[in-house]
Amino acid sequence: MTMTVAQVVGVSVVLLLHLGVRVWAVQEPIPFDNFEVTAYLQKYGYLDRNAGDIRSNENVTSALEALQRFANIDVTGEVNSETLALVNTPRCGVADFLPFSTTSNGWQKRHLKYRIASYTQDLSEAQIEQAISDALGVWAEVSSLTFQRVGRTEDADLKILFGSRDHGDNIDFDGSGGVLAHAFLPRRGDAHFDDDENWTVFSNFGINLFIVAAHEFGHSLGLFHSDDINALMYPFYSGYDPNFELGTDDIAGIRHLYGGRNMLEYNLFLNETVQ
Ligand SMILES: [Ca+2]
Ligand SMILES: [Ca+2]
Ligand SMILES: [Zn+2]
Ligand SMILES: [Zn+2]
Repeated sequence: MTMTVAQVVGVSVVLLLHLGVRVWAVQEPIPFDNFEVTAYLQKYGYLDRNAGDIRSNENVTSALEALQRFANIDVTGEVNSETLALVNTPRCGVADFLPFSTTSNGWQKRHLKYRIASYTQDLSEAQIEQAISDALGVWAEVSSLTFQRVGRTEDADLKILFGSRDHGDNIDFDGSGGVLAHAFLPRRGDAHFDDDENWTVFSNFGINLFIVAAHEFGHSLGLFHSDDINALMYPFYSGYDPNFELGTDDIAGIRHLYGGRNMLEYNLFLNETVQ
């Protein structure tokens, strides 16, 4: 029996595919002229966007090391599977390292007004309003700040919206996954949520609005990202946590900007205890 040409070619292609997959599977680290990874490093402030040769091994290696250090994973300077998993983790769209000219002194006032300019269809308006109010409450509880929701047409310090792709600020969202939301430092303070995500409350499905909003409002109030994995201001989404609490790093950050809540009451309490 003889094989036709078509059969021979067919067998070869199957063999090649098979070998190709095997070779790729054992290859680690993955070579790093990986566009996805260099674009990620640039986007989040690890690699200079204007640097001449961004593919220079030295620059990319040190940028990768900085990312791995920040995220608390193994520092190898190589794109291994752990790093690839990290860059595919949903996260906040704000950069981890902002330009040196970026500073934040917070708001001058302690009472801030917020407005929900648009809602998502994923949740009822009441659910959204509650999640936003709870998320601001996280910060009010440990600082001198207070928040008040105003009507859709009234002027507000923090404007909150849900949008997808191009939503009016030249920082387009990226569809489902990847960037979940972003926010602006004072005194802009606005927080935007990617409506291509499936926003949920009190659920392990989808993306938890309360936790992401609490993180974004940290930026609205003047906080940057933290490399403390236990901090709310850690940039990577870690899922719904029914027992959520702020980290010590978050509390120190907000009190540095605004002081603690009810210091007067606290001092009175101490005096009474001493007497
Ligand atoms: Ca997204
Ligand atoms: Ca949605
Ligand atoms: Zn963030
Ligand atoms: Zn935006």
